[in-house]
Amino acid sequence: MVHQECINCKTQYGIDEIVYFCRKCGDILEIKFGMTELGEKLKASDWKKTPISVWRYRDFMPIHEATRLVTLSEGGTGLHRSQRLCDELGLKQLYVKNEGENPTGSFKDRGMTVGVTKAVELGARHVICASTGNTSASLAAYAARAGIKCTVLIPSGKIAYGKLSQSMIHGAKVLQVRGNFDQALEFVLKLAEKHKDIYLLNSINPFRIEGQKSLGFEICEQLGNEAPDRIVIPVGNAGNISAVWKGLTEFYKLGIIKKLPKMTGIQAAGSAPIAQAIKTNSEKITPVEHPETIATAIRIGAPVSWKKAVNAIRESHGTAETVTDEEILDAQKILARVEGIFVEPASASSIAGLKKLVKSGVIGRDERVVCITTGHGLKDPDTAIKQSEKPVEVDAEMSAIENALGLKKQAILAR
Ligand code: AN7
Repeated sequence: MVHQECINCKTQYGIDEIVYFCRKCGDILEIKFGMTELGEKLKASDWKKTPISVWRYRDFMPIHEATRLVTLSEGGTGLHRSQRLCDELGLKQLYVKNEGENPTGSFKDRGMTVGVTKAVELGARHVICASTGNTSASLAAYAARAGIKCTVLIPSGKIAYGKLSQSMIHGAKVLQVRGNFDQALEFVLKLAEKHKDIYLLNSINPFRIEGQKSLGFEICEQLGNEAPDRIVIPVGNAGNISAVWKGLTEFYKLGIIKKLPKMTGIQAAGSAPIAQAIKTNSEKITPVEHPETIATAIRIGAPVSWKKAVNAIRESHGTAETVTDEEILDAQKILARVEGIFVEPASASSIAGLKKLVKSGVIGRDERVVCITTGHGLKDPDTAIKQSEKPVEVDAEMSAIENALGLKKQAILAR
């Protein structure tokens, strides 16, 4: 009832087969369920009694029943009604789904709990990924949890420190490739092809996408089994927007939600092949050879899941937009200051894109919008510190502290 399927030529593969690209046409794969069977399974299941989390949706996951899960309690992140940000942007109803609340601080944990569980189920002892930082941080943690070896390839010099520290402390073998993410990805693809004992966990791995689709499920359930009018989401390699859309369409086919939202992808101006393809209505993307942006997490020029993403955006009548580094940093600050939510620059791109699209009238002021913030601000403290007011150094004296605060000297009142 459940199998892997090529998104292009529809060739099918079993869920216990290790295959990353279609052997016939070379395109990427997705997991397909028989929806009638899944519906029947859900009727007999008590999934609605489990707390909101990735594994609440175990029935929707292509994992065998007897398999022990590799989990750190992922998902169940807050959907925060953000009234002050609404006022700031001129919207009526806005929620921030804050994925920074996951165990390693990003949405990647949703995919990794399923991906690493699958890896162990398949008997893998060594997992690998290329990463702009968050994927590697998450994989390192889940590999540690599972007690298997982990190797990560990251672009040298361009990943945020918080993320690097995570991969290191969890004991992954970290290779800093003198090149960008897209080059690092090419190497891990070749490595996994050549060395069959290494299991690849980049987002071309469809089992990771299955975990990440829970993000779409949760949003609907947190809104009382309703989809919002629109979901705004940062896009890099394009796995996440594809995953959220997959979750939404499954809920729709099962009749759990009655309408689907407009998927709206935001890319950094210097790394925006998908947004360009949407804007120019073109069939294909043109990879960006030298991607640049302060949002290093989404500094990706040749997104592997672009077809799935473009399809999600077009099928849902959504759109895509680009935002500059300045707009990203401004949005990061606004979100931190009006809602108390600290996110890394890549995450703030969704807020920046929302702001831009409301201003240009593409997003209506009456729309009910969910903005996904994908990673915690502490992932990249350097950027936050650079754009904030510096701490004021003072002598350890009351008067100096009062002076620095601009407080008038007051006589201490006798009690
Ligand atoms: C915070 O870690 O690609 O469109 O290697 O870390 O699914 O790629 C990170 C991506 C958005 C984009 N926000 O998601 C990696 C990596 C944050 C991210 C994205 C990433 P996709």
